[in-house]
Amino acid sequence: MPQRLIDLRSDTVTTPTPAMRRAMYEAEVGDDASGEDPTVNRLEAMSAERLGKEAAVLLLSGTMGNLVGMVAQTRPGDEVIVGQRSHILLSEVAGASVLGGLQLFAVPTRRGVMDPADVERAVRDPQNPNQPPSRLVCLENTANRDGGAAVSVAATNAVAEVAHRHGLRVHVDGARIFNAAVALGVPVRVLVERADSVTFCLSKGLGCPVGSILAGDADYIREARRWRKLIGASLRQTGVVAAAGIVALEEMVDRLADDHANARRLAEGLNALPGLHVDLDDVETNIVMLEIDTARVDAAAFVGGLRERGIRVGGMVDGRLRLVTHYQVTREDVDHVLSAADQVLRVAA
Ligand code: TLP
Repeated sequence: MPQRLIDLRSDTVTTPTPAMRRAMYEAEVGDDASGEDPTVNRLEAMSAERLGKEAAVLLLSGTMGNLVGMVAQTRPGDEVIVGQRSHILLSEVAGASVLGGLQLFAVPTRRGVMDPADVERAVRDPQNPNQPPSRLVCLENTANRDGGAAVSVAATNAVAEVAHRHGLRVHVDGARIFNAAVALGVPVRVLVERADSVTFCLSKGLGCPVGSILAGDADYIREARRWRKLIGASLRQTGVVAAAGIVALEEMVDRLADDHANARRLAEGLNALPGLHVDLDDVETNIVMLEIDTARVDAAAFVGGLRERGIRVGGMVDGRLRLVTHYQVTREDVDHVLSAADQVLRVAA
């Protein structure tokens, strides 16, 4: 029997479900660049409705969602306040600076949460001719580098209050916002109620092959469509991709709770093994950050041993290994990973 592959590197490795593939095959399509693709239009309307925003636009990736999301509400020379561990700052190749002429200003975060006082301090003095105008604050939910921490409604609203009081807008990089909503037990629209713009990814835990949604008010989304065209991402019969997104919103959101339960089971099991440690309180969604006691366990040998057993884990983030659950990792897979990890540790000992 061929070895079962268990890929815990990211939820981006998910492949479309059979229902998605059927929907893609059968999708009714048209010229999306002219607003004539009925499947794209339906996905955008469904997404806007779910997020409680007036309008939404389909983009190709989370990075594109954040880029278009930022540039459509700023001008070159503006400053954007971001978390110092945010994906926008650390992993999006300075796109906002290169293409949008924006300066990023980083403030500290704790488990994805910004202290409103830090945001207040970061806002520039509009009367000072030496300073760039602060225009936007970007939050990230869930916070990727903080092991998928879910940022609460209260924490989001506290930052939005400061931003709005100073005339700044608020963008939420919600690549995994549905994970946050499910973990917190609040409707996603409540979570982003005070945000002026929000993105979410279809191609992470929701399982689609391509796509991110950007939502906000109608004028803003019109401007976002101009930027989408400008960067060459205004596409044609995009309904073949959007069809998977509709299935994702209908079938893949509530089940994220299973991924969270599997992440917890994985975390508890790994934490019980010698030489491994997981901060269990920090496992809120589908990401597990695994610390290896390198005095006892050779990290490279551990990763290599798992790999030989068909298990792939993510790279090191801040000295910890990242393991991500998703719909293609079952509870049985988790148990298999735990017994494989146990075996690898015994062989390595
Ligand atoms: N995150 C990916 C990549 O870093 C590889 C991952 O595996 O976690 N915002 C957040 C919070 C993200 O985690 C990511 C991707 C993005 C934006 C960008 O999305 P894509 O990869 O679709 O451009």
